[in-house]
Amino acid sequence: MKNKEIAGKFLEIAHLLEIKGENSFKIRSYEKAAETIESLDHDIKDDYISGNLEELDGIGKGIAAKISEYLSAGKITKLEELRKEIPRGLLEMLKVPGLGPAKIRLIHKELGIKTMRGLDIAARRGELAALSGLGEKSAANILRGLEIASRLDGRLLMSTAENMADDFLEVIRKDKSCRAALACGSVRRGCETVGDIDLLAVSETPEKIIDTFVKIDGVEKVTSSGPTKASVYSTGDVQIDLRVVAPASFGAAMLYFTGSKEHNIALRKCASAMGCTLNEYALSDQKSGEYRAGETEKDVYKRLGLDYIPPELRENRGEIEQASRHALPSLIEAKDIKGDLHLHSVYSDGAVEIRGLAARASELGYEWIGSCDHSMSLTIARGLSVKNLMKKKKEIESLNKTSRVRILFGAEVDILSDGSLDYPDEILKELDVCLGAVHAVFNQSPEVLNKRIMRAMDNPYLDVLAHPTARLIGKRPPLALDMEKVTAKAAEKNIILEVNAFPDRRDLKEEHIRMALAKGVMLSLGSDSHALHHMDNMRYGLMNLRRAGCGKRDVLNTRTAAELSKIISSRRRKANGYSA
Ligand code: DGT
Ligand code: CA
Ligand code: CA
Repeated sequence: MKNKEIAGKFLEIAHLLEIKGENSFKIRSYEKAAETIESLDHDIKDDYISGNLEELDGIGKGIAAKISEYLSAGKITKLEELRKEIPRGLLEMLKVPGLGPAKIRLIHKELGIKTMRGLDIAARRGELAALSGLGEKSAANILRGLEIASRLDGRLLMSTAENMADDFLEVIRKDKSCRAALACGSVRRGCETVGDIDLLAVSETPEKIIDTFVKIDGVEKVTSSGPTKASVYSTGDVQIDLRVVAPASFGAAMLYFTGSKEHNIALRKCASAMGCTLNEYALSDQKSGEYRAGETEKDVYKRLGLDYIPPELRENRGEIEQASRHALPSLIEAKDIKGDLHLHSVYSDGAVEIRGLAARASELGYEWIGSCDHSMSLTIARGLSVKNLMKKKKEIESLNKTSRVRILFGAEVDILSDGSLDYPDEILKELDVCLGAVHAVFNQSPEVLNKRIMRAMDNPYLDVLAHPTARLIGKRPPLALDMEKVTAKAAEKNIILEVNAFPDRRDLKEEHIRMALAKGVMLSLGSDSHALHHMDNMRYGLMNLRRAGCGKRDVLNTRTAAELSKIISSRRRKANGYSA
């Protein structure tokens, strides 16, 4: 029976016509035909043989002819023509949440993008935001849709999960009976990827909150719903769980649903050793059942004889023992950050002028920024020739006369396949800060690759090794670097290692940050922004730093511009001494 197959062909015609911008009646007629054929209780071939096709609901002369053509010749000429006319990738783009036919048409027409990959690259570079008729918000939505559509292993990038969680929380918080609501689970712990989203709300009337939740726009399916908890699927089959508790249990429930599971198990052992039980309702006496704590997390930790443990550290990796000795690290916080070291401008492949980046930085409360565009060999990212780099230097000098935010003249210089840097030393010398990074030739043997990076780190002008492993979460594996050696070399040469905050990079990852910290290597944070809204991504780098136990002093971005310059010039002096 070919009903389903034929229905699929008509749907495809409808989608292609939509992208083409045909009138909506025509599109609707193909969709209707597809629905009719799909829901037939008999083989459509019977109607074809008996000549009754046109008697079917919504099937006129034109469509009947196409069904006949398919059943006799195995093809539909109209569809073949449309497929030739409209690139296949555009059809795929329809699967991206937030991207409809009109936007696809615009993106194809204005930017010539034909494939999902091309779309992904353009979205990351901020080219979509610059399109008239789209804007920052739409562009951000498309990037998020792409992340949802391309997700691997069923897990979401943290940024995607957080945005989805925020959309739901906004509605839940508006409910008058809601006292508080937040995301717990891996989202609150700042993990790199998220399996499902766990929301927690406080209310004396939980049924009301549950009712609000299951009716939110964006809920595609309710899988379970009870008086205090519910579970739904949202866009792209993302699972969202909600639990509603009474105020007296808020802290205990936050602890329980934030996890990790391993941290919870260890905490319950602590409780048990004190003759108490700990669950999502409270910490209470094992024998009498008497309530000991539960309103806040701090109360529960305190009652257990522990200092407050920040969510990012709750992985049962020694944090409980540290908390009992008052020896937890004091973690770096967003407010400690004085600048963003890795920003692209219109000089290379960014969408924003340097002055625009500085203005946004000022709004974010920064004191300085590192303007770091790509170097000359990276032509696909419009890398700067020496001449344009010098032109940029002049512009920065002039902007700095009036700018509230100090603009550092930097570059993200390519580490070429042999480990040399993509500008001569006389030019590198001119930079306030030099980031070095791998952007091409990823397929070298581990031996050649490691030599390449070591050689780059021997260049006295390489101040920061940017996104050291070059991984893209879910898209590209990390370079096969010996990170013990890389971190040891960084320590020896006073090279700063970047924690790139772009949501799918988060490179260095936690484990490598710890390796660097243990050797006394300084870290830097950079958003790798190519559009204004990317500057808000610093938080994802911060999550890695906090999860790795970084304090304020470990991170270059907590220093003033003057301190930063001193650190850079001192490291270059020493490095030049070594190489002399
Ligand atoms: P995910 O969703 O895979 O990114 O990771 P989580 O940590 O969000 O895990 P999830 O959603 O399965 O559970 C959310 C929290 O609920 C988890 O971090 C701790 C708590 N939890 C879940 N299952 C158990 C359990 O069997 N025992 C305990 N003690 N806690 C659990
Ligand atoms: Ca979860
Ligand atoms: Ca869950």
